[in-house]
Amino acid sequence: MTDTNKSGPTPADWNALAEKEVKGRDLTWATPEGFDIKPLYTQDDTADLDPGLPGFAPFTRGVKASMYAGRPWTIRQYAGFSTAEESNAFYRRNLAAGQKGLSVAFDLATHRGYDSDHPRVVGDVGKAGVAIDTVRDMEILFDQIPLDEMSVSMTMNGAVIPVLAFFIVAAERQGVSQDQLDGTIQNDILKEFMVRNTYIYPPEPSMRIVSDIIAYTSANMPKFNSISISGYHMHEAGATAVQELAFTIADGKEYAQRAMAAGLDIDAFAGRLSFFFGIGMNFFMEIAKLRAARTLWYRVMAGLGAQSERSKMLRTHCQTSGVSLQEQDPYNNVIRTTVEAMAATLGGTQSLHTNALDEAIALPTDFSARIARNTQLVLQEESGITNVVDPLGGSYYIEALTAKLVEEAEALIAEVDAAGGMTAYVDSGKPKAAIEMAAAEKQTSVDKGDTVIVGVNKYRLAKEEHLDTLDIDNHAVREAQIARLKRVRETRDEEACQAALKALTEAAASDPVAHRAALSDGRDEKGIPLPPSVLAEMQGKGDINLLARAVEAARHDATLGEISKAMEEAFGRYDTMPRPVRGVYEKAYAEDARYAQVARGVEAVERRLGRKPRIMVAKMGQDGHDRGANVIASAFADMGFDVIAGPLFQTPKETAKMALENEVDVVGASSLAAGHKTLIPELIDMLRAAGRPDIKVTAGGVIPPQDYDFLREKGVQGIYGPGSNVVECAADILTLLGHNMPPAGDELDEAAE
Ligand code: MLC
Ligand code: 5AD
Repeated sequence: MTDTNKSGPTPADWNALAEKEVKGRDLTWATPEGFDIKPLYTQDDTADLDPGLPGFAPFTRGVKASMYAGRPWTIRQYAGFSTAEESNAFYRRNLAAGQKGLSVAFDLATHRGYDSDHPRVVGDVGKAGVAIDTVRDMEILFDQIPLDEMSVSMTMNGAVIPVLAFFIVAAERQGVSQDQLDGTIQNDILKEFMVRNTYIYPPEPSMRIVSDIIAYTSANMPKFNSISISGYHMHEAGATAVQELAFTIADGKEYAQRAMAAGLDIDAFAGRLSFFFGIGMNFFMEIAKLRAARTLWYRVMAGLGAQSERSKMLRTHCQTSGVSLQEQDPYNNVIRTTVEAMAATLGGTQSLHTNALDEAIALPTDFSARIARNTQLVLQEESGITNVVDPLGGSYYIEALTAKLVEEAEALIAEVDAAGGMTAYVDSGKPKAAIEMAAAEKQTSVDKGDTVIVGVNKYRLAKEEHLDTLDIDNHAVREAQIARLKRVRETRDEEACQAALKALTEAAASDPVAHRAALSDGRDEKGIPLPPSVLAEMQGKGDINLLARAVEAARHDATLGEISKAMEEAFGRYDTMPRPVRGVYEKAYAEDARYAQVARGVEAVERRLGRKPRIMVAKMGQDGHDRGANVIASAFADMGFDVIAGPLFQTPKETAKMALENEVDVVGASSLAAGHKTLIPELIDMLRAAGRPDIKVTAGGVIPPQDYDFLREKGVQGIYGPGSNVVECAADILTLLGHNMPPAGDELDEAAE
């Protein structure tokens, strides 16, 4: 029995005692979200909060009544590399060792709709994921994996039409019909325009693709989740929890509204909308974030008129945070991933990927993948977490934090609504800029040591140990893919294939709104009856669903590049220029002596050159990870450099041309998708061939230490891996430019120019 002592101490008594202990020091903690977290939460903070029960609206405490006590979350490790054969073997080893669901990572050539033989993707084939060019590759990828039993997630957004078509046809060839397919396609294009950057077409046709997939799957694939509305990539790009929540839920709302506008009944598709969140190191915030997400989605869907309870349930996958992991002392990453995995499961995720300890350096090896998977097996089998539903429900702190997140995210969603919804808001560039601002603030806090990262800006090892990492022979993969492409093209019925591709272009060029109207009541959008000839033409077109037509093309072995191109004929390709934010670093470092010293160094170089030192931040290949490049561009501009922010997806030739035309002193190549060994040496060769060997080339991003010597031999003059401090990078570049820069810690000693 507990002693309910009514005359016991009050929160005011606690306050007085605590103040005495810390001698009046302020214990409030300001989070990146701008929340003032108190050192203690009591029933006063939750008096008017009722989170309800698991399995019941608003699902704050979980979407299932029994949650993990009834069925544990799905251990779903994201993986893919090299060829379909190698990835298939890797999947089968992992499934045998306890993994429960599959999740396919495609290479960047596939993401961006290029076949492996396309000249733009020489450095990308098989690198960051598996190369898929045809149905044949997809068949090999799932060889001996029964697609009527295994749920498969595919992270695909740009080339989502050919990839889903290949999956459907590969299953057919396994003898599995589409209605039996269980899985998820990411199909979330809005966040691509914000943060992930693997789009192909402009926003409007891209949104049509999303709707067509929702329409097709809701009619033909009842067990398949048509979309995975993703906050993960916003999280990784530096978004706060409020931004991640608000923009993700607003994306979901936009997709639902588009599908409704395309004539679908909300309850026919909403039950198969799924979500995906990133889980970082702010433990309680991340738990509260998932609880808040469910509450928010329930309200949004109820607001849109959903009737079925299932339509209002937010079901989600989670992945532990890649950016929280470090190259320095990488075994610490196992600990970080464990903490994050606990937050994801205490938050009630349906499915989880735990990152491997070598994340900041390369793709997982069998060894690092084993530890990552076993992190989840140990939590499920040994920790007792699965035995009690929402064990943190009712915690004063968790409930208060959940409510606060809901309130703040709702305010931001209202802002999105006021701007006309997420497509318009994304188009304004506002969410991207807001996330970049938050990222820059986080980076400065780490660089200044206010945010501690063990083994990086505190407790750093005197000497790092060597870690074996995965290296992929990209040339061999490309050769193998090119050979298979050739075989497929030679053995297919060419005429039927071309006809199917033509039909796809025709569907892409047709206006779905007019088509639907014509077929439903024979009138156009304005209600005017259509002339018989137009009506006959529309009816003659049949189903213009893009996925339906792509499935036909895939049955005739059209390639991924061909299917993408067939739609590109009607839609065009989309390009954007980076717009780095300004002023964040200058403000954050206002009092910092080292920053001031670097800025003075830049001025000294400027006096010598008669103009500001000029750096081009380059992104080559199909790697769209631009957080690091944006951080460098913003910080260097603040420190006084003239910054040329190169567009995404350049070839080395295009980068060289831009560098030459802009007369830059340095090209900083940012590489996070393993293309560095191919692309950077090619760039250096081109600058040399153009008679400008003096232009310095540096490399930053995810670059394994064992590649450092190779890159230096090829002429790379500075390499800045994860955990690099931007101010010290700038100091280093000044040294490269011939400025006598004093070492860090020597701020008073001014260099002579
Ligand atoms: C679950 N079930 C239960 C239950 N718990 N039944 C009874 N009692 C319980 N306690 C049922 C569910 O209702 C469901 O059936 C079935 O079991 C499966 O459970 P689930 O919870 O739906 O899990 P799962 O099948 O794994 O689906 C999870 C999901 C899905 C809905 C979130 O969308 C998914 O798997 N997403 C994964 C996305 C992913 O891996 N993305 C990788 C991105 S990597 P029913 O019939 O109700 O469905 C990336 C990185 C990059 O993006 O490259 O940038
Ligand atoms: N295999 C395994 N994990 C991958 N990731 C990306 N590509 C792969 C792959 N091919 C993970 C990393 C990264 C996140 C986006 O997904 O954790 O940070």
